Amino acid sequence: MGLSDQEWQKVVDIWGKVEPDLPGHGQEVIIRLFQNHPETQERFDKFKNLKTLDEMKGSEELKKHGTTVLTALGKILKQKGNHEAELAPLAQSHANKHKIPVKYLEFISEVIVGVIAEKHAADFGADSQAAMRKALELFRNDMASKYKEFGFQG
Ligand code: HNN
Repeated sequence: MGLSDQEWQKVVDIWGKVEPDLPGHGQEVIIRLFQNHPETQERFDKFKNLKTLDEMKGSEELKKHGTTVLTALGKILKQKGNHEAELAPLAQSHANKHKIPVKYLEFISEVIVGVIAEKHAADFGADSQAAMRKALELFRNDMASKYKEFGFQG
């Protein structure tokens, strides 16, 4: 189901608050993903060795990866649903190479909403949260469709 113009506006507006500090938000998102869902950490050869929270916080590589993930997500969100060109290569690599289940996309979606809610409480009210959830759901649905095309169960 699509988002209204107003809903997309809320998504783009809150992303404007996230964007000035993609490394900070990205680091928080990845760390929380790993802590809440340890199986996701196992997917990364380069992060499997990080055992403690302090090790995670001290990893420049983790921060860099968080920036990469949120940069890609921001590009997708700003397309307001017309994200075929941005999504296709990501679906391809995450299905065929990294083999990332749709479930993990759900995990990170909840974490992203949680991190933004903490860092930007005043600007991320119930309507904005609902709009962001819808946008992330659309992203996941479209990833899942692509996964199916590639024959990945997800
Ligand atoms: O497509 C690519 O492989 C390029 C690197 C990349 C990008 C742009 C990755 C990526 C890698 C490769 C890392 C490397 O080589 O440095 C891996 C192993 N991801 C994963 C694994 C898991 C994973 Mn994701 N990603 N990614 C992106 C971009 C965006 C992106 N990735 C995501 C999740 C949830 C997981 C499971 C833990 C993920 C999301 C949600 C997004 C945002 C669109």
